Amino acid sequence: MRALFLLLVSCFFMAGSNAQGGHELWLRNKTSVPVSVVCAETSPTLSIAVQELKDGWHGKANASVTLSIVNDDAIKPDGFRISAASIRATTHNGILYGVYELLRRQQTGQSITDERINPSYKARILNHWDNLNGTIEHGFGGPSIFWHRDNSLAVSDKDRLIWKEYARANASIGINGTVINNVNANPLVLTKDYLERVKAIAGVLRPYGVKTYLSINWAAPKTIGKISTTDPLADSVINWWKAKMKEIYTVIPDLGGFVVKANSEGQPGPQDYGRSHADGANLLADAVKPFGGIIMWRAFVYQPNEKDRAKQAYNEFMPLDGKFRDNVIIQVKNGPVDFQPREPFSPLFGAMKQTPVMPEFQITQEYLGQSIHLVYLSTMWEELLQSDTYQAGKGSTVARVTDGSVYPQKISAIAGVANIGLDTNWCGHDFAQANWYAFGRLAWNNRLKSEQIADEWIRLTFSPETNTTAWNTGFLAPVKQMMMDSREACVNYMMPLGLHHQFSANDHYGPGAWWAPARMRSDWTPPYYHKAEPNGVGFDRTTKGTNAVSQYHEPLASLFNNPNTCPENLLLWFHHVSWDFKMKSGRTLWQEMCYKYDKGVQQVRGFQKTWDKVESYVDSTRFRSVQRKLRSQLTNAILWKDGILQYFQTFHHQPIPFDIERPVNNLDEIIANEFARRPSR
Ligand code: BDP
Repeated sequence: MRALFLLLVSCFFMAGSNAQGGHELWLRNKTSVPVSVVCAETSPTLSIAVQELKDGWHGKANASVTLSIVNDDAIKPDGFRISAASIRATTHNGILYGVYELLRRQQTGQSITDERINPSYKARILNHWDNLNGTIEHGFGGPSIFWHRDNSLAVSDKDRLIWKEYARANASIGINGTVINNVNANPLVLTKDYLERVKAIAGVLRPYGVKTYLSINWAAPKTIGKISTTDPLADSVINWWKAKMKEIYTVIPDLGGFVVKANSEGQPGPQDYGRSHADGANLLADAVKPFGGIIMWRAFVYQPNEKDRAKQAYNEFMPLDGKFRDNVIIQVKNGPVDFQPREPFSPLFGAMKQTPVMPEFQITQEYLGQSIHLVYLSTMWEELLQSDTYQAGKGSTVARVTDGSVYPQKISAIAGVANIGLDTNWCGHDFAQANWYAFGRLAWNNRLKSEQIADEWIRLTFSPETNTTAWNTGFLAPVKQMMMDSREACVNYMMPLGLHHQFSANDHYGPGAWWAPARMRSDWTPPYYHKAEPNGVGFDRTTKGTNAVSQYHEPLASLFNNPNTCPENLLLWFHHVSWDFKMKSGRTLWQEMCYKYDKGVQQVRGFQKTWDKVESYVDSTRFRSVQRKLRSQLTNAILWKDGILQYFQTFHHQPIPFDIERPVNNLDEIIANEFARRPSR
């Protein structure tokens, strides 16, 4: 009898779970109870809001909900006031966000009291690194949803459908903007035929409150115009951009603006003419000003000739504070180098006082296991947002210095490099959807806790229609724990204790601490970052080294400068220490490093066990896909451990502590196969 009951229960779970390969994301709720919705005004956005309420209502049956536009200075443009039976906002978009908030609370069992809710940032933007030929730079979820492989620009019903689903998913978590082409931009996107397609995309996204933005290639006046220079101070260039912006905004009048990668990794920029980033940004800012656009100018700039790549963005931009127009915002990656599994926060957060700065996260897991590893990135982003910059004394967290709480800002924004493609489940890995979700939630509320976000996401993505205690303890709790531990596990098996950029070649998947081909720029090779030698390891960024510590406010500068007060998880970022350096655990640095790598591997083994145990709660498509990927993740974690530890042994010849599992891969074989490590998706 009991067995039959369990069988029935698990059949119910299977049926209640999504058997469609995860395409519906966190919006898979299908049931609702009747509700009547009162809304005095009409618009495409309000129609969506009303329909969503009717389709997803989980509140009191036959309740009546009122949606109203009000005058209330305390409610910001996308904000709203909700109660169990009403949503009030100053804009139609605000109503839509209120609807999604109300539904999420109902569907996840959270309470609904009378509350006013405003977003942390005005612009909450995805950056797609999508090329116009349909490929995606570091995209692991299939080809582009915006551009076709065959370069065709014709807009099909299938295109419109996917853009609509995409817009809805974004709106449901508060994302209100998207940059639809790669920061390594093809200037053709600014030409007539492409702009027609941009217009079509913008038209589908608009009712969901999602604004379209574009990436600009600095050399566009030369490549698509007939101008011989791109000097930002040349009249010909100024006039070309003015005319171009007029043309663009005639086609798409509410385009949000532009992101620019200039003088970075070979991209052209104003410095080619001896001009500054401010000269470049201001030229574009003036050209978009009449149309209300903004310029997001990226601070990801570095030259091969500098001794410490981590210092360059700060050195370039600090002297320009106050020199930018008021519709420019500087887009800064979370860490000073490049989206590594762990970096300290970029010192550009909390540095400038008159220039707004926006965080850029990487949702696509270029450096964190791509679409193979299960890594929940919310904890990493929370770590950044909650880092204290001390700009205006204690409590000047990155969240507060970027959202306008510390200094008033005309624009505030946050960006995430999207992990979205045409794969059925959008992101390649079912759990990578959680990173899209978490980005939206943190962009909306930068004080949220990753645990709450994970809780919501799991409930919305996996839960059967009726939550049971069995589901809560058997599925929700262990899966949440796995997600919460996953980023630290990745740090442990890839680059613990402040190590960074230890990847092989350009693939950025497997280990490559030894990778340094002749003639390769040294700052693109791992030895530049680890600086291992017989006596020690790590990058000396102290006052005796490159002095990168001085880019941080006190007390951080002193704290980071001293190996005994520097947080151990950043030790080798800031210090070159002996292999025998004493760690807080009493172990030597070498021993500690071995235990960290081993711990990471053990954690992945633990994730496998967790996942296998929850099989009865998940549809078989998603179960098997995640199970397969966890196996590949473990294989890769072991390679990291075996590769990096054996490579470092070649410097100091100390044994791996004897209670740790011995390597199962030979270093020479790992090195020989380094280009063939990423399993096919
Ligand atoms: C690096 C990526 C490269 C991007 C660059 C960027 O490897 O593909 O173009 O970041 O953010 O991490 O511009």
